Amino acid sequence: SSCISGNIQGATIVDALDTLYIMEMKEEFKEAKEWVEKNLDFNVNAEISVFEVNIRFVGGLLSAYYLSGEEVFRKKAVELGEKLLPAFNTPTGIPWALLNIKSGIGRNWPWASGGSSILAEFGTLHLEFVHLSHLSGNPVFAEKVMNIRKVLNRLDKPEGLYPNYLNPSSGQWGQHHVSIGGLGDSFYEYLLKAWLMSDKTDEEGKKMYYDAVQAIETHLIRKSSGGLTYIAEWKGGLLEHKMGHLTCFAGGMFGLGADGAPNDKTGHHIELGAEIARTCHESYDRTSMKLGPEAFRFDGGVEAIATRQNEKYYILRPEVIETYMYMWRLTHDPKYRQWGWEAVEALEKHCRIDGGYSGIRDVYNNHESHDDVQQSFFLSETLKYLYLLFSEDDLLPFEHWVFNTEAHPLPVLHKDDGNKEENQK
Ligand code: DMJ
Repeated sequence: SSCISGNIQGATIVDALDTLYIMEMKEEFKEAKEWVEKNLDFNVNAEISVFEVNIRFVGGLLSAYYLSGEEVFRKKAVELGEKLLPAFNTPTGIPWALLNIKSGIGRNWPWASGGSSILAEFGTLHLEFVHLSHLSGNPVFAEKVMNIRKVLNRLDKPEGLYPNYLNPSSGQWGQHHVSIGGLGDSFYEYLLKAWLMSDKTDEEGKKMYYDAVQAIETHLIRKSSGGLTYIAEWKGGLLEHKMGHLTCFAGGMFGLGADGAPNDKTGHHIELGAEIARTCHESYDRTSMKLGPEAFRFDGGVEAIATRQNEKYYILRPEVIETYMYMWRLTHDPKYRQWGWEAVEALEKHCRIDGGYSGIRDVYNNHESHDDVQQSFFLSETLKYLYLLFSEDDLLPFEHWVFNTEAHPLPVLHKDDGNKEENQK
């Protein structure tokens, strides 16, 4: 079409606000805040991804508000949240993936199974929307995400698994593809974190999480002949023995969820987290650059290695370091800091360029081909998780904070406090 639509500008600045704050980069934080005050503008003709805008912009603004107490961040977060509400105008209330924030017209990705919405997209709004209701006094945000749960709980799940695709008009699943990596990942993460963020009162989120992990263990988690535990992808009952870099976040998730695991499974969930961390470390260690590929396989005689050219890139993703940080906090096993430091050295050696850091086209090559892109999650997640890995546990302690899927810390809403959960640093 000839309709030109723009984008919301400033993702890197908004995504980096809390990282600057946590790292005590006060001058830079002040500059970024001034940019937000003067330039962050949602009144644009832009077709945006509801998920990406939520995790990066809403999440980034919420964290900046809770850490700094500066009203501008609260105001902008709520203003943006209101802009996202038309995405829920579907027959089921399952939101569209894409939304024109000027016209309020939504649609789904043209490639998604039969017009479906994506599990990891509509399932990764919960934490932010609960906080938007909390901060605005408007219950509509929380109602929208509670309704998503209701739709999911009315559906039959194949083998207890959640397919990646759900049609927002019919309320039925699309293709029966299941993934703990891309298209599925943060849905599972948000079930667990919703329970933790509610001060462990959200029993529905808790049950959905532990039931899902049970089905994932039975149907997706396998051990290679070389002894590496991995999480495969499930396509209508058939396994694809591939694990994405994105899937590596699950090590940290299993660790974080270990404490609440039913049936004496705490130790088992910690062990699972540790095994996923080891597998993902192997995926880094088996490259020439010591940075992991986008996806690695366990078939055709290989283990934890990318075999397809288009899966050999590394775009500064955080998931492996994220898992090291969680496992370090939970076990204090020094290997997680060693592995994190290996990643620091590899990033400095291969990704550092004039003006920032760049992704790499092929981590198995001996010389770098840079893609010349610094993803905003490098500042919000990769660097923040590295910083936390080498900090004391009382910096953003897990009892008081949960990290959204873009690593933006949100305070636990304690049962007994009204509005004084701020600044519990
Ligand atoms: C980030 O935007 C988030 O971590 C999301 O959950 C997955 N993809 C990127 C980082 O790889």
